[in-house]
Amino acid sequence: MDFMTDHNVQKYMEDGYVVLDGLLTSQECDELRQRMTDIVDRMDVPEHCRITFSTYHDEQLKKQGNADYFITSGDKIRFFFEKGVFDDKGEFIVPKQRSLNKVGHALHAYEPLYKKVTHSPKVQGIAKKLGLVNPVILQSMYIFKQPGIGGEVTPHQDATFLYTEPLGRVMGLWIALEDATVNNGCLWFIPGSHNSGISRRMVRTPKGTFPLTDFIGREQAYAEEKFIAAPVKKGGVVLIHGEVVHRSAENISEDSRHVYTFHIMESQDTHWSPDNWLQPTEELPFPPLYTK
Ligand SMILES: O=C(O)CCC(=O)C(=O)O
Repeated sequence: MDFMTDHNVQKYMEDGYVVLDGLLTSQECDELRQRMTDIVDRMDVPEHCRITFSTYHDEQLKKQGNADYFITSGDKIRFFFEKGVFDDKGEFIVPKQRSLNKVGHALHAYEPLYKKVTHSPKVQGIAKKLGLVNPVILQSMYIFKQPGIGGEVTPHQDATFLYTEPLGRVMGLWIALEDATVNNGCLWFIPGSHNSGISRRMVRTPKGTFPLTDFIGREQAYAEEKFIAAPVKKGGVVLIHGEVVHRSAENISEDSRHVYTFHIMESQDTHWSPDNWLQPTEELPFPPLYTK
């Protein structure tokens, strides 16, 4: 039997997201977490690149160095921090392992364990079940949601940042490497909100100008009661339609909420916007999903 059932497909189509249990075993989750611990132990981030995030998408890109570090991270493994983790000299005031908001955006290409999960038969099976003909991988991230300081992610649609023509070609896979609960900052969704287009776009500004990105349009205000929590057990995955409105709350619990997430796009008959912050490069064209 397929890992993703017809019922799951129907839920995804109706709601714009669906939770599937058991994509990874507990041991596979622990291996991915251990690998990230090793990467963070060895990380060396120049002072001018120490970017803090007030929310996932609200990058504090006011300094040129920070902005460059972000916008050129699509084909690299780079480090983005929570607020308040550095003193004025840029030295850590919390343990390194507790300082990060996320690592991105090319774990799927350069880290063998992450690459293996991204191209796993179950993931390929999900894409096939959804009828994707030539899916490619756009980006990947490890998100920490640190205990006590993991910041909120405000309501957004992923297509704001990963825009295609037509819309409806992008999907996120968000894999819980630990239980994601209402207490430690699981995702919340507005079911069915993927059917109304997008309200804003993040675009690159003309070459040679600063800041490097800007927004067209505005995020709408969404009524709190429309959001439904989507807790996920360790090893489960949430499929996230590119236009569904979602958010996550601050983590005020004592538990972390680590996830590995990546986005795929149906590349057949799809135009990837050259205005998106993320661009394929010579070093890393968007890799096809249906390979090992
Ligand atoms: O992991 C989170 O808290 C939010 C992630 C998210 O919204 C996204 O990747 O689009």
